[in-house]
Amino acid sequence: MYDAIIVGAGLSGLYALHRLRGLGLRVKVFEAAEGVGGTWHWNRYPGARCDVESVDYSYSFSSELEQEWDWTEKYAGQPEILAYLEHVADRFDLRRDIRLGTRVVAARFDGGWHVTTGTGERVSARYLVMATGCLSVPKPVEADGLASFRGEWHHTGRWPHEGVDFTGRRVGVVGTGSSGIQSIPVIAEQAGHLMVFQRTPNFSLPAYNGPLAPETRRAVKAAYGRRRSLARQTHSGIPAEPAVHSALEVSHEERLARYQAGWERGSLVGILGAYTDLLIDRAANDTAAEFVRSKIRELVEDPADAELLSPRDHPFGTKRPCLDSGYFETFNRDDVTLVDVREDPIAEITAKGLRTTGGSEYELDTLVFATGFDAMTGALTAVDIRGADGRSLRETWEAGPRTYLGLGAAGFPNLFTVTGPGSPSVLSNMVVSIEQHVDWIADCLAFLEGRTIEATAAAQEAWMAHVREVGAATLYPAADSWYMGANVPGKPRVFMPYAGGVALYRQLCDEVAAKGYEGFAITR
Ligand code: N01
Repeated sequence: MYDAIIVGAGLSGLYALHRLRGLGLRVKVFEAAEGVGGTWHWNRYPGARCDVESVDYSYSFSSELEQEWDWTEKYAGQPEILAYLEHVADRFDLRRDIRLGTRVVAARFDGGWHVTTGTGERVSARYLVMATGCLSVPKPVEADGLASFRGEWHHTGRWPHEGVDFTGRRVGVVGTGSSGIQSIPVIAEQAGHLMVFQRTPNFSLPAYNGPLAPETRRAVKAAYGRRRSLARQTHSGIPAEPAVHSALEVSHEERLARYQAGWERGSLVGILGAYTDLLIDRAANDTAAEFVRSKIRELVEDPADAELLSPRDHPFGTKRPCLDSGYFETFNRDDVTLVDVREDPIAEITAKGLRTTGGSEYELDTLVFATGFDAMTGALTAVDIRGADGRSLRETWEAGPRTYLGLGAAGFPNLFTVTGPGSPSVLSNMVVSIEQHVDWIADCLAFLEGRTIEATAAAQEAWMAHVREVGAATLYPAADSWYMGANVPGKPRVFMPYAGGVALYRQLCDEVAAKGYEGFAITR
């Protein structure tokens, strides 16, 4: 019997193992993949890189680690991020408590947690920490006929380790979210011809990625403490000075200059963080959205393509904007074609490629599905989790996830979710949110000394009402996004993350802890 079982060995699971072991607990991590790294193990598609600067998208818990690791780029690519996580696993001697290639399929609470793996093995622990990630269950391909396709196909979230050779091939990419937007320019470089099947255009900003100069690295390292602390005091977990003005209280010229500077900064918060009301006021948001659309018109030579690539169906920032390297410019290539599958949807995959409902046929050698994930809840409900009195998490969440602080759920004692629904998680720099959650969970376990903890139904109700209220005061619900569950057919339409920002959220979590874990029932 372990003290704690952690499911997942990505950014969350690795740090959770480190912290919990540091408390002297007996801990086991189960990881379905054959390697550590989570998201960065699976998402090996060409062009995959982070969208928060690497010096910030990295652990802060060890100043030695911070000082010894050198990021080579502003936004490191997937191989470098994975190498970092492998280094963390080695440096903190984590591997001896991680079982790779082992999927947890069920977990039942009965005083403690009894976990069943894919091979039928049963293991027990007092506490269960789900560190399964928010974007780890790829959405199944929705079009019929995939089995008949004679070419090669891949989902960006399950990319083969040996890579994919696109040389001379007719390649189709379905999906233009972050995964599509990052991979399309790189695939276009290699492919014979690339067809991009777009249903909804996305806002994307140039990353202005490049090598990190040694003096930049030195300067960051010299002031790392301050930088991390600034990140924790922000809304998004990305260090930046907070906006002070409404977009509507400054002149058109001043706004344009501010947006231009934000554009050139190559950061998610460059424009979105420029004014206080971009995510709460439609008129304010329109000013930023129109600025980005004007950039798309400058970058894309063909006016029809430029219009097709211009998002008009959702406010800027209500889907996570993408950071790209040459995305819009890719459509100026003769060997790249943009296909509107909103107007003429994909009807089926055929032996030779793809057919639309309007009867157009596209012959393809390789199909890439950059079609996203069953976000936030998918990895949690994929496990048959049954709490006290046999209640299933999947059924309990049928109308949408219900948690207290995104950390625990009523009816599921001793279960913790790292960056669960109802916490800022995906709206933030994930590493900042992960560290905050893992630290909170570790402190809680130290406090509990083996006692049982469970969110009360009343605290959960109140928290969900607060999450709803804060979400409803923003523009987020206006988008058909995966934040809303809108990308998965049949998934309830609920705004899942907490939009109050990481600074306020941390404060609320700390207050709960300081009051002896208020809102949780603690029993022997
Ligand atoms: O997935 P998405 P993603 N027919 O859901 C389209 C993070 N991330 O993997 O909008 C046709 O955003 C879908 O169209 P629509 C980041 O948080 C980060 O790209 O549903 N098209 C959309 O265009 C991101 O937000 C990075 O109409 C279909 C696309 O596929 C999150 O992960 C890199 C379709 C899916 O976009 C998810 O990003 C990558 C269908 N049946 C990911 N189904 C970084 O930069 C779906 N689509 C760190």
